[in-house]
This record gives sequence, C-alpha cells and structure tokens, in this order.
Amino acid sequence: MIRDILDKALSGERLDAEDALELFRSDEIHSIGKVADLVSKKHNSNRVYFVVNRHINPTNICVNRCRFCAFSRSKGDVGAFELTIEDIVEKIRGAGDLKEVHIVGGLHPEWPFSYYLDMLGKIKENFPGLHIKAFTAVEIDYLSRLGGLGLTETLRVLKEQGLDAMPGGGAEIFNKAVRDRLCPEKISGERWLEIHREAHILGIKTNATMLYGHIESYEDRVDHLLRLRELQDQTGGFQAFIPLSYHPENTCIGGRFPSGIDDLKTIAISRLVLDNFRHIKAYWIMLGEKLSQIALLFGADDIDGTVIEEHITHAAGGKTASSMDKSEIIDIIKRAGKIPVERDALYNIVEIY
Ligand code: V47
Ligand code: SF4
Repeated sequence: MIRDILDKALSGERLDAEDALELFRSDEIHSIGKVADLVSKKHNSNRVYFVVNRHINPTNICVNRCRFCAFSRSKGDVGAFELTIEDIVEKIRGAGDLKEVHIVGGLHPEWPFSYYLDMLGKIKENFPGLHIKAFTAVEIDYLSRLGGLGLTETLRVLKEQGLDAMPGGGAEIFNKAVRDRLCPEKISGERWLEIHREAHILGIKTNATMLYGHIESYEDRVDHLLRLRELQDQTGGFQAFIPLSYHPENTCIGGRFPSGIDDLKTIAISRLVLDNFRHIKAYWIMLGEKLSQIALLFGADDIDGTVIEEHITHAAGGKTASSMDKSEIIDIIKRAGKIPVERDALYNIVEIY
C-alpha cells in the first residue's frame, strides 16, 4: 500500500527497492508529493536554495558522441566550438558578481591536460573568491588518461589548481544494458561511482544526477538511486541530487519528453529514497520555470541559479530562457511559499531573503 510506504518515509524509516518501485508505479502523485514536501522540511525547513552562477562549456567537441546528446559535435562539424581560456575569463568577467561558475564540456580529442590546469589557474587568479564547480566524472576520467596521472593524483592536482566542487553529470543510468545503448563510449556506472568516491575522500564535494525518461525502466531508476544512497552512506560527500528530465530533440535515440507528472514524481521519489542527501535540485532549465516552482512543493529545495548561458538542454529542444535574474528566482521561490536562500557552490549561505 502506498500509504504504508509514505508512513514509513515520514517516520524516518529507510525505503527499500520494492517501496521505491511501488511509488514509481503509483499514480498518487499528490500524496507522494505532499510527503516528499514534509520530508524536505525535515532536511531544510522551508528554505529553497539558489546560486548566482554562470555555466560555461569550453567545447562541444566530444569523442564520446552519446546517443542522447544533441550538444556534442565531432571536430570539423558545423556548429563545433572551442573556447580559449581568455574567452572563458571574459565570459566570467561579463557576468557580474557570481558566486559559482559551472564548467562542463565535451572530451576534446586534442587539448592537453595543461589546458584544464591553466583554465582553473587563470580563473582563480582573476576571480579569487569565485567557486569553481567543474568537470563531470566522465571528464575527470579522460583528464587522468590525458595527463597520464592516476585518478587520485589527477583530482589532487585539479583541487590544488582551484577546483572547489564537481557537478553531477555523466551518471545517466548506471545499469550496463541501458548504458550500452545510450552511451557505449562513456565510462561505466561503476567507474562514475569510483571517481565520486575518490573525490569525496579528497574532500571535494560533488553532486549526482540521473537522466530519466528515455529507454530506462523504473527498476533502472530505483537501482540508480540505491547505488547513490549506498555511496553517500559511505562518504557523505554528495551535496545535491538532480534528476535530469530527458530532452529528445536532435538526438540519435529520439523519443518523447517525460510528462510533467513523471517529472514531479521523480523529484518526490528521489527526496523520499535519498534520505541521506541534504538537497534535491529542481533544475529549472530542464523542468521549465513553472514546473520547477511546483517541484518546490514536491520535495525539491534547490532550483539551481541564474545560469546565463546554456547549450546542452537547448540543443535537445529546451524551451526555457537560458538565463534568469536573481530577482525572478527569488520571486518564484517566494510565490511557492518558501524562503529563498542564496548560497555559494558549497551551500554556504550568502543571504536569506
Ligand atoms: O551529463 C545530455 C545531460 C548533463 C541531454 O551538478 C541531457 O549542479 C537531458 O549534469 N536531455 C549535464 N539531459 C548537465 C548536468 C548538470 C546540470 C545542472 C546542474 C548540475 C549540477 C549538473 O546533461 C549530462 C547529461 O547527463 N544531458 N543530453 C538531453 N538530451
Ligand atoms: Fe560528450 Fe557529455 Fe555529450 Fe556524452 S553527454 S557526447 S560525454 S558532451
């Protein structure tokens, strides 16, 4: 019974795989969402976090060419781009008083490891107080091969150069059969988890994501969530979980957008299953401004940030703007009956509104 599972979650008892699966199969999104909201309040009272940030993609040239990715290009393709480090510094300079820069990109076939070290160094030199949240586990694995350093050493050197935190991308769906169809060239789910474990051991906080709504089953989603929960039990190094709503346009695998109901249900169930994650993020770029506002009543306590420039979602049919003013974000949160809290990349509080 759904009621029993929700009572279990409310009393703080951990949900198991069967419970999570039953929630995904259920249509009772109102009750699931209500309980997720109550559980969210236990973690964060009535607060909703946001960050004044800017996204930067140094390049969309990528050797992996995942089947769900409309953003990537091969070298020489129309629309392929490469930013210089000066371009990146200028983009940050033009963005005003940022608290975080979020940097992810393709796996470039020719750039040396030193490009990435110089990028971090130049950003820190020009903007000493700015947090750098950069490089998915997929990029970290690639950089460790590029630099010929082991995983630990690669992460250590990047941290020394200014890496403050890592984003949660590249997780997709851990199940190998799904991954083989979605992104056969990408690192395995096990390797993604290993890289985040190592980052946590070195004191680098990270996020986690799950790309849902394509070819995966509910069982795959549950397996994905439980593997994240298990690692979080061991390290405590994850800050936020972000369900990523699949965008199908211009991709190899095609398909449909997940329904709004699936989006809300996935946010709410994530809140209930990931009892050891402090934050669940409703990424407004992928959910849309209005649905992400409703997600704040379905267990989400973070809405990401100002973003400014976005390519990954928009290449695949994203319909939102690429940028949202801080005042708009505050308004969305307030009109959901929540308290807007501006944070930095490490969830230190900047201001409560
Ligand atoms: O790794 C690619 C996903 C990710 C599509 O950690 C797609 O704070 C939907 O991880 N439809 C990058 N998703 C974005 C990401 C992220 C975004 C915002 C905040 C944070 C954070 C992380 O986007 C990729 C991939 O999983 N993606 N193509 C698509 N067609
Ligand atoms: Fe490359 Fe990332 Fe796109 Fe895959 S999802 S093709 S790794 S940019």
